Amino acid sequence: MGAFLPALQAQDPEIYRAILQEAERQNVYLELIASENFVSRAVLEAMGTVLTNKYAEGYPSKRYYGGCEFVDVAETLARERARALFGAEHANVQPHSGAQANMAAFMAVLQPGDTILGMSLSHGGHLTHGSPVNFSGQLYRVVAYGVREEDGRIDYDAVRALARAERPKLIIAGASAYPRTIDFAAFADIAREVGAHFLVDMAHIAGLVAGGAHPSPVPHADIVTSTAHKTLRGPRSGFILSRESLARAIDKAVFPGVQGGPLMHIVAAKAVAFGEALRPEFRDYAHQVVANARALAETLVERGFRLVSGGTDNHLLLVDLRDKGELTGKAAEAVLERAHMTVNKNTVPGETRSPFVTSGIRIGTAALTTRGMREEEMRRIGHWMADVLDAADDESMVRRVRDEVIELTRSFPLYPEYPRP
Ligand code: DSN
Repeated sequence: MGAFLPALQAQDPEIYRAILQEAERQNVYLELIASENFVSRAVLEAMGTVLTNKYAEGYPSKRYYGGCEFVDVAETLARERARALFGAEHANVQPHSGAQANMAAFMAVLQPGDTILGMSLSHGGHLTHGSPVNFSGQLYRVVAYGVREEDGRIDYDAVRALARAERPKLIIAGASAYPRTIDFAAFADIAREVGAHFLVDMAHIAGLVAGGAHPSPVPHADIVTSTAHKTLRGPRSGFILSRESLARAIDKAVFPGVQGGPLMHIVAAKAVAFGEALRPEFRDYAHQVVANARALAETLVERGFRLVSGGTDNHLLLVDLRDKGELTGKAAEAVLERAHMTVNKNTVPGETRSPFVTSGIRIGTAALTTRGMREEEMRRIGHWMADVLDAADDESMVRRVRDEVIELTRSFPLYPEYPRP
């Protein structure tokens, strides 16, 4: 093999080594964080290009800088592909992240002090949906809905009652830790009744929506925000879809409202990822993500673990550890990590421990599905997780599982072009 990243290796061996070590970590661990994935080589290549050099404030054909004809090609393709992929009237592909997509979307339809109704972070929502430590909780008056404690599901009647009482200007659906299908039509009906705009943050499920494995929010919502890098498997970044009537307001809110120059190498990589998601094989991937989550959920339930809502309809599951004695989310995350399975601790509905400790873990199947794993591997992984969590103090068990995990990862090589560090 020829030299790999030769200029970087020669000039900055410390960074070069960290990159190789991270590639090896991704290779020999089972990546089960529900918001992560592995991008294709084509997406990686687009990110590492000279497009990073170009300033392009504005939009295609309406820029504040000269020399934008080729980045215009990239952005136009990204916009067109996003619209085609999701059947949207308008797409803005410039947000650097999901948080900035949400900030711009809020600015497009709200004034500071307006009331927003979003899902509580501790029930599976997101920081930017009104958490007091985030701009969304500081600029707006926040009313939060949650899930029913008995079954872990959104109670649409309770959302309607809150909306009627509080008259929000914006209702937000979408979550970062909700394992069930979201009924976008029900939310849209509530928003219509109270005269609110309706926004869906589909970041977690965007790949499932693109692949037909989750109903689309696009026909129901005024605005749909998303990241590109979770189930959708694109570069780390955000984008916004909207009705044509809101297009101008959204574009103005992104630039000059909350951002300056777009990251054109990332915009190009988004175009590549949207192009991949338009291919028929992406549908197989999206459905396999869900089938894998189900297989993993069934195995964990068989092994005596309690799942919030009892199971999953999408790419993630939330394990409620409250009947496991002293085992906290933090301890579970740590012991699984020692066995080379990466998950994150997560609050569960009705949580009593701090967000740094928690009583649950969140597990997602998108990254391992990209790696080629299917139900059979999910069942093995479910048993390994149970073995380790049931014997968290047993180091020989952790070592036994770790060795088996590493052996499995060798059968699903990831980024083989990266040399071992
Ligand atoms: N940090 C992301 C997640 O893990 O769900 C949300 O922004």
